[in-house]
Amino acid sequence: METIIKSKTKSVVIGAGHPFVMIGERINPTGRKKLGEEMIAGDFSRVERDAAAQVAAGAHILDVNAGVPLGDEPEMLINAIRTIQKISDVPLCIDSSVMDALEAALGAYEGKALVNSVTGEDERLDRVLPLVKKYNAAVIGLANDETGISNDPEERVRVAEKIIARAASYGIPREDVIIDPLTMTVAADPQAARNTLETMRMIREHLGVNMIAGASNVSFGLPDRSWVNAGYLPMAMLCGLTCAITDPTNPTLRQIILASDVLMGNDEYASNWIADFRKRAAANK
Ligand code: THG
Repeated sequence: METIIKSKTKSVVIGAGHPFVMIGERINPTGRKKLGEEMIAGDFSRVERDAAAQVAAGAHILDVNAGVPLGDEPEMLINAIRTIQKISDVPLCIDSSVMDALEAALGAYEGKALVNSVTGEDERLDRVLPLVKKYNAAVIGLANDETGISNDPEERVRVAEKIIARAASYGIPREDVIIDPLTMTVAADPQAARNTLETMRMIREHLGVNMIAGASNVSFGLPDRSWVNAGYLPMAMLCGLTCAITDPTNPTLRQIILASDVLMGNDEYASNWIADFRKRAAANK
């Protein structure tokens, strides 16, 4: 199963057997007060710098979120997308739950976007999926519905199945649906990561679609979070995760991903690993 996300000039392939796709998480004002204030003031210089830094660190795709309380989200999202597409050719993942913002962003985006996201709620499915189809995008399906987030992996798989079936009814092929089995913090529930990992195994076995995770969620509330995130990623890759929203500018995270690709057989002859090593060695000279 291959999902292809595109900018005007670049295509990224997401799929088992391919190098793991790193989606840069940093263009997101949640938990970044300064970034949010600047976005509201119309200053997108930090967005530009953070986009460039993530791409330089190896991000294949960038997540773009402009959700600031009291901000004009459609306008800020369009501004962020235009700012990024001016300086970089990486494809984008448009992160919003506001319909007007999604529609505006898809209109402004050049390429085949990844829409982040739709849930299994009928009302959401029947609003978001027609947009995904209209703009020939791909979509992330979150494994929760009107009953909330289940702790039962089987229930999450059922929601995933429902999203894939509803997408098909709108003419969206299953390779254009990436399921998010929902990553929650282990600080609140010690079984949270296990439940998500088990969901991943079941989705891989029964549905075979690509899967995504907001990997940094797993460690909210803990100190020294990178190590926890870094432990989670290879476990999830082994369970079928094929891409993640993560921070490639964090060397711990980016190197655990590159190393896991070697170990998983996704990086033949370790050529990406070796190329990256040489690049780092040259930069340190
Ligand atoms: N699934 C999907 N989309 C998502 C998520 C998901 N989008 C948002 C989020 N979860 C993934 N993105 C982030 C981005 C940042 C952080 C966590 C998840 C994060 N930020 C630091 C903080 O809040 O402490 C701030 C970093 C800084 O100050 O520089 O942890 O699960 N589909």
